Parts: sequence; C-alpha cells; structure tokens
Amino acid sequence: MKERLQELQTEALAKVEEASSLQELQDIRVAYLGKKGPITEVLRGMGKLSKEERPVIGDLANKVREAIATELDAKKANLEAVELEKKLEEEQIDVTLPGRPVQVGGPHLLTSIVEEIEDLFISMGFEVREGPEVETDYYNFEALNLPKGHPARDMQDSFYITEELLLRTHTSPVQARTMGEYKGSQPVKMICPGKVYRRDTDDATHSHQFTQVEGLYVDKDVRMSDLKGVLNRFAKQFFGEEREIRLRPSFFPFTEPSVEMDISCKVCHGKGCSVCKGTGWIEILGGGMVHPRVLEMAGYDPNVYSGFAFGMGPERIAMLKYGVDDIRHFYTNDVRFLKQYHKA
Ligand code: 2U9
Repeated sequence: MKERLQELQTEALAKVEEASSLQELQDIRVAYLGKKGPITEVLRGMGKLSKEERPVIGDLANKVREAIATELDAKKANLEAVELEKKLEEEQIDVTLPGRPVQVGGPHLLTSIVEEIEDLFISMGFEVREGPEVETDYYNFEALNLPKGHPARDMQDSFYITEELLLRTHTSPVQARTMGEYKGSQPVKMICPGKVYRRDTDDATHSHQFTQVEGLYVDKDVRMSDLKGVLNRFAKQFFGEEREIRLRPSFFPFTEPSVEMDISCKVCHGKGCSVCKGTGWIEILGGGMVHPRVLEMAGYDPNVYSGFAFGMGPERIAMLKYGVDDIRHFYTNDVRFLKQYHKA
C-alpha cells in the first residue's frame, strides 16, 4: 500500500507539472483528491490492515494528499499569474495616442431662430403656447372668419384627413382655442410657434410643410400703434437697430384692418438695389387688428375688447438674416449647411 501511495504521488505530481491550464489542474484535483479518487480508495481499504500498519498508512495517505494539494495550489497560482500577465500584455493601452474627436451636434438653425423669437416676445410679456397639428375645420377656418366656401380657403390649399379634420394651415387655431378657453374672461397675450402644412409644390421659396410664429394680444384698448411698437422692436432686435419698418395696407380674413410689414433693405438702406428688387424694402410679416367677428366667436365682446395679431415664417426670417437662398435647405439636413449655424 505504501508503494501504491508513493506511486500515486509521483504520478499526480508529474501531471501537475505538465498541466498548462486551470481546467487541467481542476481535472487532476478531482481525479486524485476527489471522493472517488485512488487515495480515498486506499483509505477505504485500511480496514484490512493490522493495528500497527493502520496509523502508518493513514499518516502517509494524508501526507500524499497534502503534497498533491500543495503542488496543485502552487501551480494554480503560477498559471493565474501567467494568464494575468498575458491579459495585461494584450490589453495594453497607449495613453499617449491622440483621442478621437467627438462630433458635437447643435440646434438646427430653425430651432435657434424660433427660440430667439420666443425669447424676444417673452421679454415683452407674451406667453408661448402650442396646439395640435391635426386640426378641426372649425378652429382652422370657421373660428377665423373663413366660413365654408370662402375664397381664401383656396389660398391655403389644405391636406384634409376627413371632411372635418385637416393638417393645420397656420398656427392661428392655437390662438382661437386659447380665446375660446378664456371666453372673454381675461386678456390674451401669446405667441404660438409650430409646424404648418399647405398643398404647395416644393421649390426654392415654397415648402408643403413650414414653420410659423403667430402672435396675439387681446385686451381693453389695444391699438394698431401697439402692434407697430411691438413689431418695430422685433425688427430692430432681429435685423439691426439701424433698420426701419413700414406698414402697408393688406387683407387677411381674420384681421381688419390688415397690414404687411417691410424692413428697410440692409444693402441700400431704402434707396433701391438688386437685393430689394429696387424697392428699398423687404417684406417680412403680416398682421392687423383682430376682426370683430373673430373676437365675437371666441366669446370676447368687440365693443369692450380689441386686439392685434401678426404672423411670420421663421424660414423666411432666417433666409433674410443669413442669406439662405433655398427653403429646402432647412429640410434636407445636409450637415454642411446646418453646421455653419452651430454656435461655438
Ligand atoms: C387670431 C386672429 C388673427 C394671424 C395673422 C398674418 C396676418 C400673416 C403670414 C405670415 C407669413 C403667414 O407664415 S406666413 O405665410 N401671416 O400675414 N397672420 S394676421 O392673425 C390672427 C391669428 C389668430 C385668433
């Protein structure tokens, strides 16, 4: 039995020596020291030994077991160290390499323009309100003095979803809804930015979807001079303090009287040049005094309340401010165009 144990020790240690992976070591551990291993088997057969031999063999078996276990542990530590070394070698990071530049995005030019317009009107006490892009015929047309059959409905050729639902053609329904909510109980001072839709063929100056910012101020004693003051501040702040404004008579079904506002041409300062097509002026928006019918339909007594309204297209504002020559640049998302307007 002594020989058998010594043989097992020699055999196991040789295998440990040869092992080249942690899995192999584990297999050797199970094979020699496990419950079903040969050493356990020797110990089980000790019953057949004499009283004198038993402690000698028991002692030897424990020593063999310990020797194998010690070698297994040492080899395991050794293999783990080698493996770690290999991993560190493979995963070496060169901290001196230059970093990869991170591509930083920025707000879209239209987003910046709309936010700039919002900030300016907020500073004059206007509230920003938004509303649905799918509108009812009532809020998009009827409530704005555009009854069924009104010729101006053709001017705003629309995307109808059903007889009564359409993609809004302007953001005015947001204002009509707000007035309808208050029903004449309080003044309204708001702007509403958002997307609008018209059945236009896309070209350099038309887009079937574009952006609008409209404003509305309804209170007692609101006058055309208030509209002129607010729009003059907007024009100067947006395009430069040296720019002049002029109002020309116009027509919109929802305002009476109606006006269009021009700003003096920045190239010729009103003298006339190719930029302003010889007129000295550039049209930027429309507005007027809210039509008494519109006030009435929303529950405001036109004998007590009056109001002004205006509307502008941020694409046009951006095109004039930055010399963009094609409205489609706002929607085709060419980063070479967009990143020219990213603020540092
Ligand atoms: C209510 C009452 C009146 C909004 C107005 C305009 C004049 C106007 C155009 C500018 C360029 C549309 O984007 S554009 O094509 N808009 O000229 N908009 S008055 O009038 C309102 C709105 C709401 C309740």
